[in-house]
Amino acid sequence: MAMSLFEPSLPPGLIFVPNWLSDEEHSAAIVEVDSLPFENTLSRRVQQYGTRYDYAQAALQDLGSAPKIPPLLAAIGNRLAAEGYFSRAPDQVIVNEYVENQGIAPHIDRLTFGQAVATVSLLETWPMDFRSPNGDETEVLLEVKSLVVMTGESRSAWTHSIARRKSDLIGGLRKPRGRRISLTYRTVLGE
Ligand SMILES: O=C(O)CCC(=O)C(=O)O
Repeated sequence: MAMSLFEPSLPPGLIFVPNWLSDEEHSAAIVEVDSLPFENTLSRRVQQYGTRYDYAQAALQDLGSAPKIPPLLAAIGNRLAAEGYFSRAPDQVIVNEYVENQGIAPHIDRLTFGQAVATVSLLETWPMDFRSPNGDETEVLLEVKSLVVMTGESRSAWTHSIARRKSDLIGGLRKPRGRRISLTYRTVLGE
């Protein structure tokens, strides 16, 4: 496949799969998420399943401390394991909802989670910024229906974040933001 010289390179260990969700899975995931209650304790709304991450204490609670992963989200988790992205079905899902200028601060997911962290993007395409310990920076476009799996250095050494702004420059065009939902899957070590 021809590669553009200007194509931004992916952080080491990051797997990007465009159109990983079918249209049917995408629509069904939105319907399922929107039928369930969101928590309002952060600047963005979230849902947590399987194992609760206590953002205030920065602590991971016990397995089962959050509601059971709902059926469609669980089926997506099973597919991630069946396709080899996880060695077993993920036991935690966090649903993040971003509206307009909401984002997420640079962070590395806790190492008490397993070696892979996967994010599936719903509704809209927004960029995510990655930064290495040396200050190398690259942007990954989280295309709607895509799968991103952070492994290796992209998971354990690079930070990832979503900027707070009302629009993004995508393919040279300024695109106003509406609403993006992500499904982030993790395994919890020691379970
Ligand atoms: O919204 C995303 O795609 C990533 C979410 C994330 O980084 C997190 O929940 O820690």
